[in-house]
Amino acid sequence: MLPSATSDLPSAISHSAISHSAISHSAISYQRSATTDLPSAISDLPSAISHLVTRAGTVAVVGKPNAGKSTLLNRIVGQKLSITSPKPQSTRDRIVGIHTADGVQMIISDTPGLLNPQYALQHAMRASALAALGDADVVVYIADATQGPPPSLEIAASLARLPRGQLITALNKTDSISVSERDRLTTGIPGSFPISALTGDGVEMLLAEIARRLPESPFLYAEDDVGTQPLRFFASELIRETALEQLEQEVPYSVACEIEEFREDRTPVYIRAVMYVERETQKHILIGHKGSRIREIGSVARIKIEELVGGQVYLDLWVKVLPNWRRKPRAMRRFGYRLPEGS
Ligand SMILES: Nc1nc2c(ncn2[C@@H]2O[C@H](COP(=O)(O)OP(=O)(O)OP(=O)(O)O)[C@@H](O)[C@H]2O)c(=O)[nH]1
Ligand SMILES: [Mg+2]
Repeated sequence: MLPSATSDLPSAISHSAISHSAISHSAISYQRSATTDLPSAISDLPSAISHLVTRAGTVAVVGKPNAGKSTLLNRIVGQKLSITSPKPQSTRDRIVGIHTADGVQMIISDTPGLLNPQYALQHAMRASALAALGDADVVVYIADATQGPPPSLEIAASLARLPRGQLITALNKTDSISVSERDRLTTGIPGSFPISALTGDGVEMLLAEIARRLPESPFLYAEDDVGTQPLRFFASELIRETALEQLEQEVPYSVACEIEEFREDRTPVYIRAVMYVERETQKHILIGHKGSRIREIGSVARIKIEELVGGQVYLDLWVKVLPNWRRKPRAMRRFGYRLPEGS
């Protein structure tokens, strides 16, 4: 559901903020959005008429781990907002992207993969996905087509009841299956959309269907806004993504990243970040021989963050141990992960 007033909405970062400097913009007001859509001259009239009725609403992208949810969000917003990885469970919390085109604004939540939680962090991840699912006007259930016919969303997510939002099923990774297999799967689920989040195939048609199902509403964000979370959050995610790329087995899953200092007023931008792991042995692996691993993670992550902030960055990266933090709600809260009420 959409917030009742624009003051409920978080502030947003815009296309220009991401690609140039690291400024965050406040959410645009109802009045300003409406005015922006009004024709300034009579010659604008034909295009303005089509946009006088705008649509806006919330979209949740949900599905099993590794289905391609984050790749789809990035594809739709045209920016790397959400981290992606061949390893499952890369997304741990809701990532919000905004897509505005042709009189339609979609406020899209990428969510953690739905699984049966085994420990506190996974409970928080599931709660975050279910919250986005429950809030959404449109739910895009994305399944990995290379795994064969997907179960229904209720079964895949062990849902007690269907979400209130309208459901669209997207069969992803169709670039990796034959055309006949794609057709077989799509026919098996009437109304489903074969897509490739990686190549973009089928994504325009999916977007048109989402747009059709969104309610009439004024825009809730400025038209060039793409995200709502602060740059320091994205910086910490990029460090975690780099750890996912470079580390094996259990270690990357035990990594949480905390930004201790983010100084945009300095050139280069100064960032001090700490990667937390759960055990001393993991700390040794993360640091590597004579610090080689942490140096490599730092230099790759720095390049990614420089792209994000559009300028040079000095990344001061540290490693610390916080024993078993993934099983401790208090420790998790420190990294911004929230357990559902009463747990
Ligand atoms: N071939 C192919 N690979 C894809 C496609 N979409 C995503 N992938 C790959 O699948 C892997 C998982 O993608 P993500 O976007 O991280 O998946 P996710 O659903 O967000 O995963 P979690 O956050 O872990 O639940 C990555 O290696 C992607 O490159 C696609 O359309 N085709
Ligand atoms: Mg993801």
